[in-house]
Formats: sequence, C-alpha cells, structure tokens
Amino acid sequence: MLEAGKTKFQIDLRRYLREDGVDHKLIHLICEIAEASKYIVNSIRTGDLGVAGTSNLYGEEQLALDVLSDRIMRKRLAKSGVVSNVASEETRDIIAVSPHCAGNYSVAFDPLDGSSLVDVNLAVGTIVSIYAGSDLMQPGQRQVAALYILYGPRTTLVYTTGNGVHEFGMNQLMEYTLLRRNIRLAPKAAIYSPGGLRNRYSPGVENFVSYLEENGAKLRYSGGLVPDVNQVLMKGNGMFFYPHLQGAPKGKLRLLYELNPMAFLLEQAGGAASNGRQRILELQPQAIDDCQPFFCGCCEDVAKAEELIANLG
Ligand code: AFP
Repeated sequence: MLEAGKTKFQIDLRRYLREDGVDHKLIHLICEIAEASKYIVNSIRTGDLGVAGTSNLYGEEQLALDVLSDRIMRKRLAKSGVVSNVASEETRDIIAVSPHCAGNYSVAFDPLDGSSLVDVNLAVGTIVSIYAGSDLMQPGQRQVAALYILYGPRTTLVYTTGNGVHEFGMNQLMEYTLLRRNIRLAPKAAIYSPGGLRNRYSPGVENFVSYLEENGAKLRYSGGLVPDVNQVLMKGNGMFFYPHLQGAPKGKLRLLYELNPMAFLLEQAGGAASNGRQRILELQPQAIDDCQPFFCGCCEDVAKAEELIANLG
C-alpha cells in the first residue's frame, strides 16, 4: 500500500497504477483516457467556441467542443482494444465499439462537462465511469474505476480503482505525474457548492443551507461539477449538492455520467454521496439518461441532508 500525502518525486500515472496493483488491461484503458485528455485540453485552449448546430439527449444545444471531445474520447476508447460498450452524455444510445471485447470493459463518460463555461473561461472537465464486462446499466457500486480530468489553470486527473483516491497533474511534457495520493475528507464541511435555483428548493434543502451557514460553511460554487467536486476533495472539507427542485424532482445531474463516478471517488476518500434518501452507488439506473438529486462530500453533512429531507422533504 502506498503512503498517504504529497510527494516530491515524479511518479507517472502508468507506474503508479502498476504499483497500485491495477489490472494491466485497466491500466491500459485509464492511460488511453489520459491520452485522449491531451487532445481535449488542446481543443479547449485553441478550438472553436461556437455551437455545433445539434442537440444532445436532454435537448441541450451542443457546442462544437462537446462534439469534438466526444469524438476524441470515442476514438481512443475504440482504439484501446479493451472496451466493448460506451455511453456518452452527448449521444443517444449505448454504442458497441468493439463487440469482440465483451469480456473487458464498458465506459460511460461525459466528454466535456460544463462546456457552457468555456466561453467565460471557467474550469471544465471530463468524467469517466468504468465497469467490467459489457453492461452499463448497473448500480454504481459495481464500477471498477472512476476518474475525472479537470481542465483548469492546471490540468489534473483524479482516479480511483477502489483503493483510495489519487491526483495527478499534467506536466510541461504533457505527462501525468503524481501530485497527491490517498486523498481524504474531513467529517464536516467548511465550504459548500449549491446547484439549482434556491427559490425552488424544498423545505428540507432550504434548512440544510441554513444548517451549513450556521456551522460557518462558506459558499464556493463555480457551476461546473468537476471543479466543484474537485475543490471538495482537494480542500478536504466541502459539500456539493444539486438537489431535487420544484418542477424538477430528480434535479439535473445524470446518474450514469456524473453521479456514479463522483460518488465512487467521494466514498473512496471517506466521504458520502446520496440522492437525499439513498446512497447513490446503490441506485439501479432505470434509463441511460436517469437524473437524480445529488448530495455529496463530508459524511456528517450528507447524513444531515438526508435527515432534513426525510423530515421536511
Ligand atoms: P453543462 O454540461 O450543460 O454545461 O452542465 C454542467 C452541469 O451538468 C454541471 O457541471 C453543473 O454542476 C451543473 O450542470 C450546473 O447547472 P446549473 O447551471 O443549473 O447550476
């Protein structure tokens, strides 16, 4: 087991995954995704910021960057030779990329989450959820790996394979090297990121905001799930939520592409993730585009959210 804390040494992602005891095909897959992110980061920096003229499954207008990032990811996953099925937030179906790889992995991903923030130069990210075999419609607790790549002032990759949460930074040679291993969350939040419209919050959620504020938590919301969850993890004491709203009882965020991978990462860091009533990782997806309310971060605060929602809705 590798020790917790920061490191001065340049340990690259592949070597770390090997030392972490990860299966060699999964190492290959994670490294292919890391490769894809290099093209995505380049597209964000220099690419077309306009619309693509198409819409995704949720009726949202796609940007040229959404479509390009999706293509980059899909191509790389197909080329990896270890992926059978993929599902992307940007497309409508589960797609068989290499049906002959049925014994290996399937991947659900959001190629460029928060893309509407690129034009105002805020941070965005890629989110990835990996299952063994060909079935993507499984509860998140069956994920074998989850990761995100954050395109901020620096590009970082944060992953778990069920053995803690580890952060890597892209260096000047565009290689990912270890920044922090075994990231851990405190039990209570000092910052919070609340999504959705507050005048549509339920009484339980409204009370939860008051509880956080009374306990001294400061508002820190960027509007991008990846940077918002990343600050919860890296500061080690935060809470993110995008709740059920009046008129949107399932909130906005997608179980397969956003919640399951983030929930796996947060639990692996000693935090928790719930839809307000149930652990996210136990939910059986009903459809590829399932949405769920999301409360994640420090475990005592997630428990408080569940208590207030159980009592007040
Ligand atoms: P886009 O991918 O459509 O930009 O949505 C981003 C996102 O799914 C997630 O990253 C944010 O947490 C959430 O939406 C923000 O939604 P609001 O704009 O409704 O606060």
